[in-house]
Parts: sequence; structure tokens; C-alpha cells
Amino acid sequence: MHLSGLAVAGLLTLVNSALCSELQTPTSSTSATATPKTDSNCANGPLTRGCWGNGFSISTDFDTKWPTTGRTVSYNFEITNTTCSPDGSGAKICMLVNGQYPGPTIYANWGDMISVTVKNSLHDNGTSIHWHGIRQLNSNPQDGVNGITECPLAPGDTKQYLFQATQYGTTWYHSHYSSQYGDGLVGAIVINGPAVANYDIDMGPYVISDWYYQPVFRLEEIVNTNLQSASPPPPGDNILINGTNKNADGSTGQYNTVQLTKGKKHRLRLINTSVDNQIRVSLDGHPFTVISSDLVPIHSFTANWLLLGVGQRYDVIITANQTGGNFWFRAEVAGDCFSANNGVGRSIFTYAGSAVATPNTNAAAQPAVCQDEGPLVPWWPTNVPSDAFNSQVRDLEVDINVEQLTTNGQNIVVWAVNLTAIDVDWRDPTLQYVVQGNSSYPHVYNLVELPTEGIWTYWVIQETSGTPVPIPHPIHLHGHDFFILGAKSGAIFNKDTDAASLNFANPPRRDVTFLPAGGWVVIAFPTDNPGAWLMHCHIAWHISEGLGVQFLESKSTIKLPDATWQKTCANWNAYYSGNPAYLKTDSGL
Ligand SMILES: *[C@@H]1O[C@H](CO)[C@@H](O)[C@H](O)[C@H]1NC(C)=O
Ligand SMILES: *[C@@H]1O[C@H](CO)[C@@H](O)[C@H](O)[C@H]1NC(C)=O
Ligand SMILES: *[C@@H]1O[C@H](CO)[C@@H](O)[C@H](O)[C@H]1NC(C)=O
Ligand SMILES: *[C@@H]1O[C@H](CO)[C@@H](O)[C@H](O)[C@H]1NC(C)=O
Ligand SMILES: *[C@@H]1O[C@H](CO)[C@@H](O)[C@H](O)[C@H]1NC(C)=O
Ligand SMILES: *[C@@H]1O[C@H](CO)[C@@H](O)[C@H](O)[C@H]1NC(C)=O
Ligand SMILES: *[C@@H]1O[C@H](CO)[C@@H](O)[C@H](O)[C@H]1NC(C)=O
Ligand SMILES: [Cu+2]
Repeated sequence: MHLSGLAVAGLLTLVNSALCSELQTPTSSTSATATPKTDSNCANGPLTRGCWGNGFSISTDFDTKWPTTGRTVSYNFEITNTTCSPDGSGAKICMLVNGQYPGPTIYANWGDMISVTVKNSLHDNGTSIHWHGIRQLNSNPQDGVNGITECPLAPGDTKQYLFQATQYGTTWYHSHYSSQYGDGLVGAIVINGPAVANYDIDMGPYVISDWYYQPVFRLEEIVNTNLQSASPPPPGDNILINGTNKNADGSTGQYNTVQLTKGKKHRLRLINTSVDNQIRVSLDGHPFTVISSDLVPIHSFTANWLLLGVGQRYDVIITANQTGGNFWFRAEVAGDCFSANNGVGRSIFTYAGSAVATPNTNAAAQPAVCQDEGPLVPWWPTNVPSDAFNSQVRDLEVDINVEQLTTNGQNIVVWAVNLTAIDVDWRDPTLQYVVQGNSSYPHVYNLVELPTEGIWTYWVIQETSGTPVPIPHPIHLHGHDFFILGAKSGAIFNKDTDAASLNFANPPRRDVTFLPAGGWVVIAFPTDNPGAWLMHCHIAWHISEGLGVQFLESKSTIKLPDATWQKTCANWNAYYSGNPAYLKTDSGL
């Protein structure tokens, strides 16, 4: 389906060295004849998006080098329990940042420090805010995962998160307090930096999400009841595009509208903030040129439809080369990913000079393969060593399993990684164990120690064949991007026969990937960031039900939390012990 522009291994070196000049012509290609120029000499602009300045460019290895800008961008977030009605269908309880859905967008430049002061003004819930995809190099206590890297913020409490943007591109933030983000506690993060292709206009984030009319804590109960009888979770009620849509029968709400300028190239930052549903998106008459997957710049390819797993992002360039008029932007649940929704997502893209009107455009033919898009060839090439694979690879089996959840004493059906369902104790986050030098982690912390820094680790994530509900899972890792060496649906990984099919040469790299239905995915990441890092399915219901594992990496060199961090725990413990009514009923994540 996809036309791979530059993704030919043999061209890699040439393309890298010729990059800056290549990007100076608005119409692409001709890299072979262009005169190479050093990256550090040019500034970023519409015709030189590969450049950044001060010695940094798209060809910088952002694992080892990033600007130090001396600048801190600061935001204040107040989280409230309120009501909202993004598609006009009637008010529901929402938990929002500064009363907005989606929450305010965080803007920063590559290398900036980002400071967000979060105040929890909820009445009856704690909260913790995770900065999805941010590497948090040597800043593990800022990762915002209650029960692992911090205690939740008690109602009334405030916490400052402070971290550096060592990568650039498009990402998002969300609550990690059970399924709380499903009630609207999400927002976009845009980190300006270089890009692999030129564009004129940055249209900013475009947040796409499933939407439910019932409060998320009630939905979780329904999901759990259904799962006991192997019934699917309830379908979503709608799909919102940048926070709005008409309702399913079109009687309320409004379409989001976007203006295109004829002849210009527009960058759109697609983000999937769903809780359950995988969604495909498309803009009629305008193929997407995909320039990054998650926070990783890639060799561009074009696609009419893009499948976004929960948490995934694609940055795309749209060339406004039609004569004018109105075009449908479509967001539809991917039925082939076992997703279901009562509504479809629609918005309208209108050329400047044309009046906004209902489009009469037709959709491109939709593919139906539930897997990551591709080819995803990272711009900065990284080869994963293959020699240590066989000796170091370890299995993490994913299955539906009956476990005794310690929190509520009920025998409920849960998802599990390595046949243990993760279940954290908000009062005793993993980092507290590290501070206390206590290595008696509860079994349900599902903790895997990675004591050796500076090596590659390899993981086979396998959905076992006994699983009664083989469905794809969007797997997300904190603290690292992972490299995806291979994946296959409906099969058990066999080291002897499948290892040879794995791709170690500049494999796809990102922070969320699909574990295909009933099959396997093999990932690798280097231990280069000490901390306690959660890896989990990003379907909110599944991580609530325990589909997660945590890596405790190089615990002896983790930057330990300070007194302010301990105060958050003291406040939480005082709140929680006095409020037995709000006992947690799920993994807590
Ligand atoms: C939100 O407000 C409703 C209605 O007052 C209340 O029942 C609910 O417990 C509140 N939830 C939180 C998290 O504060
Ligand atoms: C969070 O708040 C909701 C009400 O909005 C309540 O139903 C739920 O029990 C609370 N959960 C926790 C764990 O605080
Ligand atoms: C989506 O909404 C945000 C404001 O919430 C805005 O900054 C952004 O430009 C919008 N995206 C598009 C593509 O219009
Ligand atoms: C968002 O992710 C969910 C869950 O993985 C998926 O069902 C949905 O299709 C994705 N949305 C888009 C726009 O791809
Ligand atoms: C518009 O540009 C796209 C590339 O983004 C190209 O595939 C398409 O053929 C062009 N369409 C027209 C009408 O020129
Ligand atoms: C270590 O943690 C375990 C599990 O929470 C606890 O039972 C034990 O008392 C702790 N040990 C110390 C010395 O704090
Ligand atoms: C999986 O769980 C088993 C039993 O608890 C444990 O022995 C094994 O080390 C775990 N696997 C990994 C990769 O930690
Ligand atoms: Cu899942």
C-alpha cells in the first residue's frame, strides 16, 4: 500500500549527508545531485526543515546529544471534577485540565526544560500525570506513574513536574490514576525541532479519541463484568476529533473545521488518545506524507489511511494541491482490530477562499490489517546487535488469567504479563522501595530487575494460544523507545526458526507498538536510563486489569527522589487511610 520514498538501505548514507540541501527545494528529491552542506550551518525554516541550528539537525543522534537552551517553559494545570459535552449529547462527569478538553497543549523547543505545576482539585480521586514518550533521562521521579515513580497527589495537593525535552516531535500527557484519563484528562505536547521533509504551515496537534457517555469508573465495572463471561467491552459512543464531533445521529454537536491554504504544505500532528478503540484516519483527496512515528523521525512514506493504536502518533504533511472546496477528514474504528463504536469521526477541511460546507468527497479504499504502519525506517539509523539475542532474550507471556487481586479480594478475570497481573500499592511506589533499600517487592508488582547498565535487552511478548480472546494490544514502554525486531499474528515465537526472520538493521523505533492478535512481537532496548519503567498495554481497560510489567533498571544509579516527593506521599497516605470509601478496585495504573 505504501510508497516508500527513501527507504532503501543503500541510499541511507547519501541521503543523510545531502539532507540539508535536499530540503532547500520545496519540491522533494534530487538529493543525488544536490551539493551537501553541513547541518550546523543552516537555520530551520520552511525550506530547510532538516536544519535546527547551533550544530543540531535532523541528523543529530538525539540519544546522546540535544541542545541546552537554558529556557524553561512553565505551565499551571488545575485538575477539576466538572461536566462536559463535547458532541452536544448531554453533560457527563469529566475530569479536565483547566476546564478544557483536550487539555492545554504544552509547547516547547528541543532541549527546553518543561515545568508543569499540577494542582489536584478533584474532590474524590488522587491523580498523577504521565508525560507519554518523554525519555526522562535521569529524571525517573518525574515520570508521573502513581505506585511506581510517585504517590498520587491527594485532593488539594500540588506537585511540580520538571524535565527536559531531549527528543522532539508530537506527544501527549495523561493521568495514570486508574482509567481516569478516559474522562478527559489528556492533552498534547508539541516539541519543536527539525523534520525530515519541508512544510509551510504547522497546524498543530490533532487529537483523535474514542468517547463514552458513561463515567470511566462505571465503565470499568461493566468491562470487568463482561470479561468474566468473555463478552467484549461496551462500544464507544462517539469519536472526537480535536475535542468535538456531531453525535451519532447528527442531531447535536458540530464538526471540527480546519482551513487549508492552496499550494501550501501543512503539517498535522495526529495523536490517538483513545481508551479502547484503534482508529483509522484519512483526508479525502489528500494522501498523507508520514514524517515521524511517535517521537522518531522516519524516512517519509505516503499513505491514504493511517491506523493509530492507542497512544500512537504520526506527524504527516498534507499538500493542498486541489483547486478548492471542502473535504472530509475521517476517523473510523478499525473493526479488524476488534474495535467497536456507535459513531464515526468526521471533520471538515476547507480551502481558504471557499465557504465551509458539507463535503461531498469520497473516501479512499480502506485497508484492513491490524498492524503498525510502515515501512517505519528511522532517519537516524541504529543497528541492534544480534549476537547477544539468543543468550539474552526473555519471554513475557500475555494472557487472560484468574488472579486474586489483593486490593478487593474478589476473584476477577484479569489480563497478565508473565502470568502475573500487575497491581501496585499507591502508598508504596517502587521508588520508595529503592529509597529504603528494600528488595522484597510484592509479587504483584510484576517487577523485572535489569541490574546491568549499558547492555541490550531483548523481549518476546507473546499472546499465548490459550487466550480465549486473541486481540491486538498496543504495548507502551516508559523511559525508552524500543526497537521492533519482528511481529506476527496467530503464532507462537520459536527461537530456532523465527530468530532468523528478525530485523536488526535499523529496525522501526517508537514507544507504542502492536502485539498482534494471538501472536508475538519481539522488542529490544538498551539499558541506558536508570529507573523504574512501566511497560503496559495502552488499552485503558487492559492495564486496569493488570496487563503490565515494570523494569527496575540499574537501581543503584537511579536519581533518588527528594523531600518534596516524600511530602506528596505523606499527604497521600494521610488522605487515603482516612477514606476507605475510595479503595482502588483495579491495578491502579
Ligand atoms: C465528582 O463530582 C460528583 C458529583 O458531585 C461526585 O459524585 C464524584 O465523586 C466526584 N468525583 C471526583 C473524582 O471528585
Ligand atoms: C474516583 O472517583 C470516582 C467518582 O468520580 C469514584 O467512583 C471512584 O471510586 C474514585 N476512585 C478512586 C480509586 O479514588
Ligand atoms: C486542535 O486544537 C488545538 C487547540 O485545542 C489547536 O491549537 C490546534 O491547532 C487544533 N488542530 C488543528 C489541526 O486545527
Ligand atoms: C487509537 O487507538 C485505539 C486503541 O489502540 C485504536 O482502536 C484506534 O483506532 C486508534 N485511533 C486512531 C485514530 O488510529
Ligand atoms: C497532490 O500531492 C500528492 C502528494 O502529496 C500527490 O500524490 C497527488 O497526486 C497530488 N494531487 C494532485 C491533484 O496534483
Ligand atoms: C520490605 O517490603 C516488604 C513488602 O512491602 C515489607 O513487608 C517489609 O516490611 C519491608 N522491609 C523493610 C525492612 O522495610
Ligand atoms: C516470570 O515469572 C516467573 C515466576 O514468577 C519468574 O521466575 C520469571 O523470572 C519471570 N520472568 C521474567 C522475565 O522476569
Ligand atoms: Cu491490551
